[in-house]
Amino acid sequence: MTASLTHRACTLCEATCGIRVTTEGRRVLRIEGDPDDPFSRGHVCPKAHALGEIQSDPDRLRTPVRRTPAGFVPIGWDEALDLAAERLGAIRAAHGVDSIALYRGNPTVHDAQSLLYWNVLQKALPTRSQFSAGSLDTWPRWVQAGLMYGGFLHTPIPDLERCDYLLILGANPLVSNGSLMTAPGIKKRLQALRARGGKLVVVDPRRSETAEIADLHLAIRPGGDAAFVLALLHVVFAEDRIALGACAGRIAGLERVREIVSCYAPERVAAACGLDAGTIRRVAREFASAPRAAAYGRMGASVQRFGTLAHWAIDLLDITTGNLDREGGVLFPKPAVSLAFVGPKPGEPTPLGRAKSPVGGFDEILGEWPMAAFAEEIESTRADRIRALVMIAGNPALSAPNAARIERALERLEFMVAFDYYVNESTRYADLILPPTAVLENESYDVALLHFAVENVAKWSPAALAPEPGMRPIWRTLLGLSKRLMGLGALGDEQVDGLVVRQLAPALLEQSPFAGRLGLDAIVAALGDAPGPRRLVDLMLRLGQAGDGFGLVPGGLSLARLEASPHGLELGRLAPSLPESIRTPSGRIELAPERIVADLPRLDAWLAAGPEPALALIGRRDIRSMNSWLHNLPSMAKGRDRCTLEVSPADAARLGLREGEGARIESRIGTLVAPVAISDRMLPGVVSLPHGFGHDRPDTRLSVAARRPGVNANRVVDDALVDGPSGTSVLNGIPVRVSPA
Ligand SMILES: Nc1nc2c(c(=O)[nH]1)N[C@H]1C(S)=C(S)[C@@H](COP(=O)(O)OP(=O)(O)OC[C@H]3O[C@@H](n4cnc5c(=O)[nH]c(N)nc54)[C@H](O)[C@@H]3O)O[C@H]1N2
Ligand SMILES: Nc1nc2c(c(=O)[nH]1)N[C@H]1C(S)=C(S)[C@@H](COP(=O)(O)OP(=O)(O)OC[C@H]3O[C@@H](n4cnc5c(=O)[nH]c(N)nc54)[C@H](O)[C@@H]3O)O[C@H]1N2
Ligand code: SF4
Ligand SMILES: [Mo]
Repeated sequence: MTASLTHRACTLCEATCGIRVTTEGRRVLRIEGDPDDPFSRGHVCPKAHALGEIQSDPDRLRTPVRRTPAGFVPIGWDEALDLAAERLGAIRAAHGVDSIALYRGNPTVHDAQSLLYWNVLQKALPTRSQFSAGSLDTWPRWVQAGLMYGGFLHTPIPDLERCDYLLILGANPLVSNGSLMTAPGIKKRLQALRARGGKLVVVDPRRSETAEIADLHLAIRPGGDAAFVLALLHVVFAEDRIALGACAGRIAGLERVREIVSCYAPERVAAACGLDAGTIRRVAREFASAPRAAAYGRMGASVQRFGTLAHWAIDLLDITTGNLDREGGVLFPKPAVSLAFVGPKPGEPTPLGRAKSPVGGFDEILGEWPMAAFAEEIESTRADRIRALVMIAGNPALSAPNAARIERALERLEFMVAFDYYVNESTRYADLILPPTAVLENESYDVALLHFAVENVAKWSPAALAPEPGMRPIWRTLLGLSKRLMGLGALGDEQVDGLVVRQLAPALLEQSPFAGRLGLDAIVAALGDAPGPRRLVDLMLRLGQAGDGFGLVPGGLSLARLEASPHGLELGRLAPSLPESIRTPSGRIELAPERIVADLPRLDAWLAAGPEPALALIGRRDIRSMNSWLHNLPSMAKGRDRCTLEVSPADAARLGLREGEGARIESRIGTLVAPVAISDRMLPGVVSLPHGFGHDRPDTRLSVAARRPGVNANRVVDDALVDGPSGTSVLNGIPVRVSPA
């Protein structure tokens, strides 16, 4: 047998590294970084090897399974789809479509076919009861950016290659490999910034791996970011250091901001933030006087008490120091494939709060309810309660707060279907599990993540292996369920996929640079007859801003062009794009959106209350983890125990905690026992426990993960804590008591 080589991207995290995959028959011989990928330049992390292990994991499902009293048993594809459609159809007929919930988990963001064909299922099941991992993650950023700039997924990104001063708040890209900042090989990029004389400042209650390589680490108290950045703004305004740069004449609300920040003097916020006022003043002056500076916040700034306020303040800092839309500051990317069509049209308001969740009255955000509403909508006794769940690539029993309550809710469902590789902590509640093909068997294009790339790039990922015999790609599975639910079950997949193209094309064309110059029939004819994600990606590329416009721009992008460029293509550096990037109804950047400003009294109350006596629990990620789902792969699971409670030496001494011994962690909602790791990385008063563990549940099929299950941090993360403007769950800064177990 001869070996064959495929160039593609790794789709496990947001970095989109180019890889070279060598296979022989069905065996993966080697996975290595692709030195010729112009974006990742050979970089990979240890997780790239997990791609091969996913392929051979004996626990991974290779056929649909149905739950029976005797456990999960195999069932045929068509039988499974018929059963799912019949049960969901019956519940829809009896109780209305809102009684069926949809949950979309994180890995869909990394897989074009899941994302695009989930969209088809959403059309087949137009329920209000939509959920996703977004409300455990990115929503504060979407809400803030949506309100300030208009649109959705439309956020400025640090221009790392040209930046002189990078202020990172609550992100640890050396471990996460970057988030909402697609930048493969980020460590080298940060080192290059320092080597050219730039400065790196990291704001984090833990001296993270990224803080370790910074010029300055500010050990902030969890939740302090909004107050801290408002204090930076206070100095910028008070010392008249405002420079609007490209934003001049394109903003609304500057005077309101001036008035607001006048109340946040460094001296007022210093104690609550755990920082000294002099340092805050110094950072403000350095940031404002740096030739090109960028402030960037991620999970630690998002999923905390004041996530939306924090992101708002961060962007205000970039705007008022002239760094928005400036090279070396923060710039809006121009992705080759844009998902803008899923959001509001330019000039239309960002979809927020158009409805309220029936039980808790949470605002709708971008067409979804937050996960904070998930359990209560199932527990409810109302006639319109959620009775069924369709879930793709999610594990809320490990990823959502108050895990014990989530488990009870999942148990209560009348019917659940999951699209997943594993029988895990969440899918064990499903009546049916329909597995996707493994990553290396999928062809893909990073339709979502390249919206956040620090350079404009495009890359097609061909499958490195054919699907295993008997397996179906997830797009066919989603299409198969969708057509049955739409009453189109008698049509072939090809015919239904043709309808999908006919529906998507006009929406894309409308927002395309080629609008008005191309006819729908010509587009559809040019795309050919082969159904599936390839055709949709080709459509999106060709109608995109770098597209060939189906012949209007010779040499422009198409799938064929990308297939002829196996290492990927560079489309140029980030570049200024105002005013086109402003999509608000007013046509201006809204500096003081009412929804955000109205949350300030909550911050004031927190500042007035002063530091809490309880310890604050925060999360932690590890280079070999990906949320909850790589722990069943031997090379990702090996090594020292990672599910430990990191505690500062001072707290350990005060509380009588000893290295390696158990600590009892108690919060309002639950108790856990985890081994102690004493670490001088931790700010006293703050303890850290990773999420994604707790593989000790009965009836799962995760034999490797179960050997070292760890504990589920979300058993103590309190689901009552949410960020007001976005409804996002608070996952960092949870008040806990810790004692020796
Ligand atoms: N190896 C690996 N990579 C991953 C993942 C993974 O699980 N493992 N997950 C992926 C996903 S889904 C995401 S969303 C990204 C996340 O990407 P990042 O946000 O870069 O990663 P985190 O490790 O969550 O970093 C959050 C940091 O915020 C700090 N922090 C906690 N509370 C506060 C606070 O109140 N203020 C401030 N300033 N800091 C705080 C934490 O100590 C931590 O260092 O990573 C992605 N990449
Ligand atoms: N306490 C605490 N909780 C957190 C976080 C935290 O920092 N602290 N982080 C939050 C964040 S940022 C996120 S994004 C969420 C993630 O939360 P979720 O998205 O709910 O869960 P994951 O752990 O990513 O689990 C992904 C599931 O998808 C399956 N899967 C993997 N790849 C594929 C695929 O290609 N197709 C399909 N169909 N299935 C696949 C896996 O087997 C697994 O069951 O967790 C959140 N929860
Ligand atoms: S950093 Fe690691 S997990 Fe992320 S894309 Fe690159 S190789 Fe894959
Ligand atoms: Mo995430």
